[in-house]
Amino acid sequence: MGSFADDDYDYLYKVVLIGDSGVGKSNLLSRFSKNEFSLDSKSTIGVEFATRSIEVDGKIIKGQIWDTAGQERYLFS
Ligand SMILES: Nc1nc2c(ncn2[C@@H]2O[C@H](COP(=O)(O)OP(=O)(O)OP(=O)(O)O)[C@@H](O)[C@H]2O)c(=O)[nH]1
Ligand SMILES: [Mg+2]
Repeated sequence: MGSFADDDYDYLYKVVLIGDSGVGKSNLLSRFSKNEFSLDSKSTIGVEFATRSIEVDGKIIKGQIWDTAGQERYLFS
């Protein structure tokens, strides 16, 4: 499993993370995309996204992952 340039992929998967506020969506994504975790991250406002590409069976798969706000008042602001 490795990382690749953003525009170099065979398949593109778009994934949306949804769930209650505080369950850890943003940290799951930052761990997956940057290998980072924060104990005191702020609640997501609106929608953010991050990408990571991995190789599976010789094909490069790019994940484009959208991270939504769990607090509904922040989702459409
Ligand atoms: N101990 C522990 N804490 C976690 C874990 N995942 C997230 N947290 C903590 O839980 C809190 C909320 O995490 P977030 O990733 O911001 O949660 P979220 O689902 O994105 O929340 P919203 O953006 O409000 O929807 C943060 O203080 C994180 O540090 C985990 O696996 N273990
Ligand atoms: Mg969040």
